[in-house]
Amino acid sequence: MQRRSFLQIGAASLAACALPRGARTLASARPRPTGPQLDWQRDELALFLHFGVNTFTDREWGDGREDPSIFAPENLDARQWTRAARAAGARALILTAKHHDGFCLWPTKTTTHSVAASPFRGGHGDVVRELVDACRADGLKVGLYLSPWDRNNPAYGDSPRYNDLYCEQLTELLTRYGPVAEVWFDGANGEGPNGKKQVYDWPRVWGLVRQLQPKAVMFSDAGPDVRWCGNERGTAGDPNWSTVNPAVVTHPGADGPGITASLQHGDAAGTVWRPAEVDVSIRPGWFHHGAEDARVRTVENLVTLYETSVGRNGKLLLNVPPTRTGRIHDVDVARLTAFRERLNATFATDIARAASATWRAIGECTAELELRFARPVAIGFVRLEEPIAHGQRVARYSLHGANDAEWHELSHGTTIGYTKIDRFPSTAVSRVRLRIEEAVDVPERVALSLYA
Ligand code: FUL
Repeated sequence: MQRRSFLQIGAASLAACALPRGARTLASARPRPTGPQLDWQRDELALFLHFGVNTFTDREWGDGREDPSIFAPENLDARQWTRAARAAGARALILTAKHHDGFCLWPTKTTTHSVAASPFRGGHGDVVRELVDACRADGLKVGLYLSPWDRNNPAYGDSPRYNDLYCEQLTELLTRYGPVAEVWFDGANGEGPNGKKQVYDWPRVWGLVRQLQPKAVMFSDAGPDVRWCGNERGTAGDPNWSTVNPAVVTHPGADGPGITASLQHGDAAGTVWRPAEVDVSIRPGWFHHGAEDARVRTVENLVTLYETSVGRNGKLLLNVPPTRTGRIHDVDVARLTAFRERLNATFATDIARAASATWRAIGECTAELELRFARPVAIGFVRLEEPIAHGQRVARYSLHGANDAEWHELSHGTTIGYTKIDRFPSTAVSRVRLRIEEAVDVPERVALSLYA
C-alpha cells in the first residue's frame, strides 16, 4: 500500500485519508488492542528489577560459572520494592527470574544452578515467590523475565533438549505463582558453550504461555503482544505506530535491514497490533554496581524519559536494580518518589476543562478541534489521546494557539496513539486549535488536555 504524500494545511487540501481509497475497506478492519494489551498500555509505567549473581560479582553479563554460594542478599525485602514501585506510580514489577548466567531465582527442578544452592534463606529461599507475595499485598502486577540465552546450562545449543528445558522452566514460573501479567523474552542470544547456536522454538514457547497464562502479554522484539522499541536509551520512535507488519521482525534477536526501523516506528499499514515497550535503566548498568550510586538519573531526566516513552505512545519499563542487600538503593527510591511527585504536580490541573470545545471533520480523514477560553490562560504542555480501543489513526497533526486574531504554532507531530505529550515555551492563549492533518482512517475525536 502506498501512503499518500503529505497534505498541506490549507483547508482546501485537507481532504483525504493517508491510505488510498481502495485500502479503506481494509482500514475499517484495522487492528485493535486486546484487553490485556490495552491494560498494559494504560498502566503506563512498570519497574524492571535486574537482580541475581551479577549483583554479587559486579558484572552485567555473568558467564554461568558463578558459584551459587555468592548469592547471599542479607536483607531482601520485596515489600520495599513494591512500596518503591507504588511511590513511582508504577503498576507492575518485572523480575529477571533468570538472566544470561542461567542462575534461577526460584527453586527450579530443571537445574541445580539456583537459589536452592545458595545461602539465601538457608537454601529454602524463592525470590519469585517473595516478589509475587509483595505484589499481591501492594496491588501490583507481576512480570517475569526468563532469559532464552543461558550460559550455564549444558543443554544450551542442543536445540531440542534446551527447548524442552526452557519450556519446563516457563511452566514452573507460569503455574506455581498465580497470575503473571507479562512474560519478557530478551533478544540477546549468544553462542552455546559447545559452540553451537541454539535454534529456539518460538511458536511452541508462545503457545505455552498463551495456554498457561492467557491474560499475560508477551514481550520480545517480535512480540507477539508487545514489542521492543529498538533501543535502550528510553526513546520510542517518532512516528510510533502500535501496528506492525509481522513479516519484518519474526523472532527475538532478529537482525537485518528494516528491523530497527520497524521496532522504532511500527507501520501505519501494519496488520497486527503490537505496541512498543521502552526499557531503560535508572543507572548506567542494568544490575546494581556500587560505583554507579552517584550516577542515578535525575528527576528532570526521568520526566524527560516519561515524555519520550509514554508521551510517544509507548510504555515505560524503568529498571531499578536491587543492591546486594536485596533492597533498592535509597537514592533510587528518592528519585522515583520525586519523579512521581513532579508528574503529579505538572499534570494536576487540566486547563482545557475550562474551555468550550468543538470537534469537526474537515475532509474525509482530517479534522479540527477548537477550544475557546473565557479569558487568556498560560499553557506549556499538551497531552493528546486517541481512543485506541478503536485502533490508531492519526499520522500528522499541528497545534496552534491565539490570544488575538493571529494563530501561532505551539507544536506539531506525527502519531498520537495512546498519548502524545508536547512541551513548548509558556504561552498565553484564549483559543487553541488542534488540526489532524493526515490520518489512515476517519479520525475519531482526540482528547486534548493542557497544562501550565
Ligand atoms: C539486554 C540484556 O543483554 C541486558 O543484560 C538486559 O537484560 C536488557 C534488558 O536486555 O538484551
